[in-house]
Amino acid sequence: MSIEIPDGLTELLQSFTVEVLRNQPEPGDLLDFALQYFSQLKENRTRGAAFDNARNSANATSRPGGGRAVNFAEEAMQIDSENDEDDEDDEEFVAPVINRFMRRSSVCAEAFNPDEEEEDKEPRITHPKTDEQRHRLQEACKDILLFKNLDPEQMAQVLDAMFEKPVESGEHIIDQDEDGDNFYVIERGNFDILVSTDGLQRVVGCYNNRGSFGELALMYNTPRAATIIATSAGALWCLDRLTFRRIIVKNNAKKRRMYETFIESLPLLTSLEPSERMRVVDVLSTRAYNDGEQIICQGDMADCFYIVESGQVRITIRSRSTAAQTRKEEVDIAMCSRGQYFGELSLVTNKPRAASAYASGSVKCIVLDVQAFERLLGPCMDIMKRNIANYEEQLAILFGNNTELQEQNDA
Ligand code: 1OR
Ligand code: 1OR
Repeated sequence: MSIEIPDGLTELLQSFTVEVLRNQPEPGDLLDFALQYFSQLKENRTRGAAFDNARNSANATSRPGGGRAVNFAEEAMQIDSENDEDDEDDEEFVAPVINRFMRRSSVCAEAFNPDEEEEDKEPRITHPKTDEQRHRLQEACKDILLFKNLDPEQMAQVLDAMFEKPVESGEHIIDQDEDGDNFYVIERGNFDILVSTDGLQRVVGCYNNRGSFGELALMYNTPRAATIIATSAGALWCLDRLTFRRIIVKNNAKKRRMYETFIESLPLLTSLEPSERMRVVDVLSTRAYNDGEQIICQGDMADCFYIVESGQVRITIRSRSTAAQTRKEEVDIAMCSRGQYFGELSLVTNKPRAASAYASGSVKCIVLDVQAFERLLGPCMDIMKRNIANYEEQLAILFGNNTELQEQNDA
C-alpha cells in the first residue's frame, strides 16, 4: 500500500514550523499558536484571493516573486521594519504574522546574530557638515575603539551619518531600561554613568571630555544598561541606530570570526562564559606599534587595557639612580608576548601608570577601554589580583623602595 502525501502538506507544515521557530511561542502556548496560525491562514486565503491579485500585481515590480507572501510581509515589516534578514524570510515563506505570540514586541528582544549580514538596502543617512564641523568630528572619533577596525569607506559613511547635539548640564542623554536610539561620541563635556540595581541608583563612572557610550543597546538589542547624565554643558556626535547596526554590527561579525580562537585561548579569560568572551571581541580594537614606540608612559592617567596579539612588549620602570640621585633611569622589568596582558594595574588601583611599555620589534595589541574592562572583566579579577601581588613582591626584591612606583605606593 502506498501512502500519498497530499499536495501542499509539506509546504504547509514547513511554513508553520518556520513561523514557530521565528516567534518562539512558549511550549504551553504551542497549540494556541497553531490554532491561531491555521485560522489566520485560512481566513487570509478565503478573503485574500480577490484583492491579492490586484495588490500583487502592484507589488510585483518592487518585490520579485512577491506573490502570496505580500499580504503577510507588510504586517511583518511594520513590526520589524529594521530587520533586513526577516524581510528576506518574508519573501520565501507564506506565513501569517501572529502578534500575540511575537517575542519581539519591541526591538529590544531581538536576538543578536553575530553572522548576520544585514543587506545594504536602506538609503544611506547623511547629515551635511561644514568643514569646521567635519574636522571636529574627525578629532572626536579618532580614538573611538569601535571605529578603529572600520575600513575607510565604512568610516566615511559613519562620519557622514553623524550629527551634532549640544547638551546642557543635567540633561539625561540616556535613561536605563529605555530602547536605544543613538550611539554617542563625546565632543566635549562631562557625563556621569549611573546604574540602578534593586531600586538604588549609583554613579559607577564618568566620561571627561572624551569617549563614547550607548553602543550596548544597539549591538545586542537590549534595553539601555545605564543612565548617562551630562554634568556640564557640552556637545555630542550622534550615530543613528540603523547606520550603527548596518556598519558596526556587521563589522563585528567579521571581528568575531577573526578573534574567536585567540580570545578562547587566553588564560586570563578562562573565568568568562563563551558569550562573555564574545562580548569582549565585540568591543575590542587593535593597535599596531613600530619597534621602540611607546605604548604606555609611566605616570600617565590610564584609560586602556592591552593584550599582546603579536610581538614583544618591554615593560620598564624609572628608578632613582643611587649613584646620581637626580638621574632617572629606565630599567627593564618584564617582557610580555602573545597572549599576555598589561596595563591592568592602574585600572584596578585607580592610580597613574606604574610602569612604561614599549614595542620591541613590531607589535600588535588588543585594546579594551576602561568601561569595557570594568564591565566585562570582573570575573577575571582574581587572576589579575594574584599577578598584582606578584608585582609588589618583585618590586620589593628588586628595588627595595628605590623606584618612583614605590614612592607612589608609599604615598
Ligand atoms: P547602552 O546602550 O546600554 C548606556 O546605554 C551606556 O552606558 C551603555 O550602552 C554603555 O555604553 C555605557 N555598564 C553598562 N553600561 C555602561 C557601563 C557599565 N559603563 C558605561 N556604560 N558599567 C560601568 C563600567 C565603568 C558596569 C556597571 C555595573
Ligand atoms: P599599569 O596600568 O600600571 C604599566 O601600566 C603596566 O606594566 C602595569 O599596569 C602592569 O600591567 C605592567 N610592576 C608594575 N607593573 C608591571 C610590572 C611590575 N610588570 C608588568 N607591569 N613588576 C614586574 C614584576 C615582574 C614589579 C616591578 C619590579
